[in-house]
Order: sequence, then C-alpha cells, then structure tokens
Amino acid sequence: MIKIVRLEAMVVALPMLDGFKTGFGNIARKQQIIVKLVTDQGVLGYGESSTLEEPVYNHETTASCLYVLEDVLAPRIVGKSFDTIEEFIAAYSDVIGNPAARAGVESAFWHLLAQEKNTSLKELFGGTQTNIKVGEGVGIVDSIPELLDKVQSHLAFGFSRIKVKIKPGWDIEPLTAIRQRWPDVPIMADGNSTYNLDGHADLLKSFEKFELEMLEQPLAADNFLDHAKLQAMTSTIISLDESIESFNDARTAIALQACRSMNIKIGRIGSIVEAMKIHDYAAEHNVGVWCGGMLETGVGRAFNLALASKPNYIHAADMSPYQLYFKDDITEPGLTIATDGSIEVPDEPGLGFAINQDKLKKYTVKTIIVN
Ligand code: OSB
Ligand code: MG
Repeated sequence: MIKIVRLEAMVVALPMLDGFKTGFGNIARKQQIIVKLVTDQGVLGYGESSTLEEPVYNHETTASCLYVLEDVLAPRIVGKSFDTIEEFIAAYSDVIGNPAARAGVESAFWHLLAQEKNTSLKELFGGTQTNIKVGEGVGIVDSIPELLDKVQSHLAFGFSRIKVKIKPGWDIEPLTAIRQRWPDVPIMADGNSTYNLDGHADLLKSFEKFELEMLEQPLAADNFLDHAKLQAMTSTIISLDESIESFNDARTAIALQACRSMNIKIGRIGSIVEAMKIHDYAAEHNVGVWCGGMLETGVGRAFNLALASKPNYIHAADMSPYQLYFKDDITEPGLTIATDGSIEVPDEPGLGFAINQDKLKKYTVKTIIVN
C-alpha cells in the first residue's frame, strides 16, 4: 500500500547549448516538468512530464500541463492510497487528453513501486535488452556545410544512426549531401507533419533513393488515410510519431497499414501502461517500435531507457548523453555511449540514476505544491 501525501511539480529550465530547429519551429529553450510524489513513509517518487512551451508539436504546453497537475490530477491522488499501478491510474481515469501531465504522475508512481519492490524499472516493465542503440536528431540549420559539421559531430559522439529534421525545401539537398559523404550510415528523416500528399507525393516517393531507415511522420497527425496511401506507394518504412496518441490510434494505424513502424513517447501517449499495450500489439502485428525523445532531463530518459529494453524496440532510440544538447543535467551518472553505438540499461533498483538535489533546485524556475 502506497499512500500519497504530497505532489510537487517543478518547472526545470536546463541551459541548452544550441537551439533545436524542427519543421514546427525552433526549440530555443527547454523546460521540463519534474513531478515528485511523496508518500506517508517519506519515500520520494520522481517522474517527468514532457511538453514543449507552446502547442506546436502536440496540443499540450508547460502551462496547461502545470494546471492539470495542480488542479485536476493532484486532488484525485493526494491523500489517497494505492496498491497497484492500475488502481493509481483508475483514480484519474475520467481525465482525458493532457498526456504529459498524466505521464508525469504515472511515471512518479512507477518510481515509488520500483522502490517498494526493490527492483529496476527495466524489470518492472519486462525489459529484456541490456543495451539500446541510440541516435539523435540533427535540427534544421542554415546551410549544407553547417549540417555536415553537425552530422560529423553527432557521429563523433558515437551514435548508431543519424536522424535529420526535414521540411519542404530542406530535404533533397541535405539528404543528398549526407548520403554522398556517408554512404553507409543509417539515416532517418523526420518531417514533423510538414508535408501533404496532394503537393508532395512524388517528392516523398523519391526519398527511396536515400535508403532511409525510416521516414518519420511526414503528414498531419490526424491524417491516417494519406499515410496509408503513402505507405502503399513507397518502399520506405513510414514511422508514425505525432499520429499515435493512444492504443486506439496504434490499432487504427496498423489496421489501415498507415505505417510499418511507430515511435513511443511516454509523454505523448500519457501512460507507460498504455505504451506497453501499444508495444505488445505492434509486436503481434509485425510492426517494430522505437523510443522517441523530447529533449527530456535524465529523469525522463531513465523511463525511456527502461521501456526501450522491451523486445519489440527494434530501431535505434532518440536518446543521448545530455551533453549533446544541454550544458548540465539533474541526474547522475550521465549516460555514455559504448563503442557499438548503444547505451546500457541500468539494472539498479529504482530509477537507476540519482537525482542531484542541488542541481534540481538550481534549475527549478517554478514549483507548485499540493498537500
Ligand atoms: O518530432 O521527434 C520529434 C523533439 C521535441 C519534440 C518532438 C520531436 C523532437 C525530436 C527530438 O525530434 C530529437 C531527438 O531526441 O533526437
Ligand atoms: Mg518526430
């Protein structure tokens, strides 16, 4: 039995090295929300709500997420006791949407469970892989030489594959330049919903020549039908990101053959339990999944890493040591990439990483507390 007596949500602003430009705009500043649940025994469970400041990737924002945590979720959780993750989720099963807020409290409760059972998140989630292959996105930049420099520094970091952000007008040229210089490196491209089938069908089909590992979310999030048309006309694996907000979205995408792969982001789906259902369903239908990223702190990465050790995660993860994008992080030890381009999944009980309380305090710009 775990009794929750307090919820805290901290907005953490980690200093970034550079911005990260995508089809939906530039991420110049990153704020993440760290959720802390405190039990009557004084045990602390940490989770992360992964959102952007503005509703440009999905509908959620830092502000909307904080509101839902404080005014909607906390009153349903604080002062209550739960035996299982199912009981915990049932306490707010009437709350729809707002996936990052829900994922923040759910992940914090998983952390409490891991401590109660003295097991790793990996074991709790049924993880089987010891190491996860990783790559990370190269944002949209101003020139091809700048792009090639960025790719070079990503490869020097030790990544297994390169993900390139594309949009109409920034696709053929950068992909051609990367392919010419690195004929054999696995590459994928992420369109972040900036294309449409009426205008770009031939262009998207022509990406076959780059032999991409996958083409991620070229079309609008709600456009399952055109993703299905596109997947039928191209040999490139279409992988969905923004489109998959729930188990039912995954069922729809698979039934329509709108993709041959999908990524899993806990904060976009709203629940690790639901993410695991998607993982299992995709496996039964021969659709491989991979771990997406939203520039999380080390807390969010700990959950991503553990979940990505499940068997149907068959493509490289969007994951890196914090040093690629940030000047600092709030967890220790940092992640390291092995010579085979992978990161090891911790087996230690709990998160597998320690939270540096001084740094958490230093980078927290706003806190809400519900007792
Ligand atoms: O579309 O995958 C995305 C970052 C924030 C929001 C959405 C996305 C991203 C990334 C992160 O692409 C890239 C990465 O972690 O490699
Ligand atoms: Mg994406």
